[in-house]
Amino acid sequence: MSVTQAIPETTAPAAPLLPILVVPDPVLRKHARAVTPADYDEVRALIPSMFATMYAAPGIGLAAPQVGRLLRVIVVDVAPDKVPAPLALVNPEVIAASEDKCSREEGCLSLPDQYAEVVRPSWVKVRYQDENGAKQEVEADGLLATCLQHEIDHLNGVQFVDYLSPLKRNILLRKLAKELKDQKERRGRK
Ligand code: K1U
Ligand code: ZN
Repeated sequence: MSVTQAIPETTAPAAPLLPILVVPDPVLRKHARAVTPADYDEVRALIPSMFATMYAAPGIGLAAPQVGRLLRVIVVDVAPDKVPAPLALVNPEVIAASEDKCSREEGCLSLPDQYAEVVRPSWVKVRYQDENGAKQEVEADGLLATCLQHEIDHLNGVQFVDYLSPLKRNILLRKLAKELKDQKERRGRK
């Protein structure tokens, strides 16, 4: 007789962390494809690893292309320090947005330590599928609205720097390139 034993939460293997791609990796500029029913097994395995990678970074959102998977999957949790509110969205699309805009400082795990103010609709309604393929909708304002738009942009190869003036974008990208070069040199010396 075989007995299936539940693994206690404390000893359950953690989902593997995934390396996060950094600008100018060309994968970050590609369009991710829609998830089909045939992809769901892969997607259900990917989502826990995306959450683990996002929390470890730490971040409040992550899109599958940032971990090299060109599938339309994002995860968000804009209150990771308080009560966790993890949300995984498959094939998300903005189906309504307010005319009212707000400016908020954004960061990106693919542009480490770079921040800039970005203007976006202050409210959005997003249609998506959950990890079981069921259709869902979420309405968001505040940081969640910003984060959802930022992550959906990643699925279309768009980065927050694309909303900046060419001057601000170049300053930020040059600063990033210098910081990454310095970091590589420091690692080489060790
Ligand atoms: O997509 C990403 O690269 C994640 C990004 C999401 C995001 C941040 C801010 C505005 C819009 C979207 C990040 O999570 S950057 C890190 C960050 O903002 C953060 C990290 C820890 C605690 C709080 C915020
Ligand atoms: Zn980002």
